[in-house]
Amino acid sequence: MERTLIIFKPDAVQRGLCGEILSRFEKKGLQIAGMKFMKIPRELAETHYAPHKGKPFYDGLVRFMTSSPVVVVAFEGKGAIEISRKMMGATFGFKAEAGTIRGDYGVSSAFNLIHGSDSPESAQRELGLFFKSGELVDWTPTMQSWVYDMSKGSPE
Ligand code: D4T
Repeated sequence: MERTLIIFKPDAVQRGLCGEILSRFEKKGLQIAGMKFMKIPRELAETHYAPHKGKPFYDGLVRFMTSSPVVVVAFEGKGAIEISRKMMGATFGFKAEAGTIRGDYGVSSAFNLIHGSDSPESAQRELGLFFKSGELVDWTPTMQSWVYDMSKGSPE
């Protein structure tokens, strides 16, 4: 099982889309391993987006991410990182395919509703930034054996 760091960005929270977006992940079969509602401190936003430092959109991105509360979720599942990226859609809402979160709910480039880790390395780094050790919960949903074929002992 793999974990990924998802952020419902300030626009998603302000537009009342958290429930809808969370529901998509739950219905897909990804399970919540951790979740918090917070206003991201500037330093944390700068560290989180450090790989983009120096790019023309970096300052605006940090300002946006710290402007209003977000919901931070750790989702768990087999292939959770790639699945989440597909569900999010392309970076800009006006380019994202219909059926994806950005494609269905947004049109903006900067206000693109959701962040998701883009690799196992980013996921590990970002989960460590937003969750202290012990804050993520190991648990087995009762429906797991219907989300995955567990007959061989591992999820398929
Ligand atoms: P994140 O990192 O937020 O999950 O988005 P993506 O992985 O899809 O896209 P990204 O890292 O390339 O960009 C991070 C963040 O910056 C905003 N952005 C990006 C922007 O405002 N203008 C731009 O030209 C780009 C490339 C949107 C997402």
